[in-house]
Amino acid sequence: MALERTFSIIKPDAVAKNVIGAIYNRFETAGLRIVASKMVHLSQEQAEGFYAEHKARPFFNALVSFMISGPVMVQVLEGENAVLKNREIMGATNPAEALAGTLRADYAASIDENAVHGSDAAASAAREIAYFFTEAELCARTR
Ligand code: RTP
Ligand code: MG
Repeated sequence: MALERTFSIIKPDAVAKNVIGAIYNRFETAGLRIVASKMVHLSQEQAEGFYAEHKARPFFNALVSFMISGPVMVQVLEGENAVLKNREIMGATNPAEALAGTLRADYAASIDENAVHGSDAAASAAREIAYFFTEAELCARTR
C-alpha cells in the first residue's frame, strides 16, 4: 500500500503530563514518520471549528473547554496505512475500553480527557491536516 498521511493531536492532558516524547516514540516505533509538528494553544474558535462535526453532541462544550485548557502538539504522521495504524496505537475513545499498550490505556484518564486525537478516515485526515498546516510545511522524509 502507498504511503498515507494522518493528522494527530497530543491533547492538553498529555502535554501537561510531559509525555510528548513518549508518545512520539510510539509513533516512530510503529513505523510512522513525523512530517510536520508544532505546539499550539488553540483559541475557542479554532477548537470549535476543528470539532464542528460534533457541534450538536452533548459533550461539545466540555470538549472545546478541555481542548483550549492548555497547549497541544499537532502533527502529521506518514506511513503505510497511517490512518488505521494511528487509530490502533491510540486505542478506544474511552480509555476504560482501550487495549493494553495503547496510548489511551496508558495516558488517558477518562473519555473526556483522552490524551490523543487521530483522524478517522483519509478524507478527515486531509481536511484536518489542511486546518493546521500549509502544504509547504509538510516535509518529505525520503532520505
Ligand atoms: P478523536 O476525534 O479525539 O480522535 O476521538 P474519537 O474519534 O475516538 O472520538 P469522537 O467520537 O470523534 O469524539 C471526539 C472526542 O469527543 C470526546 N467525547 N466525549 N463523553 C462522551 O460521550 C464523549 N464522546 C466523545 C472525546 O474526547 C473524543 O475523543
Ligand atoms: Mg474523532
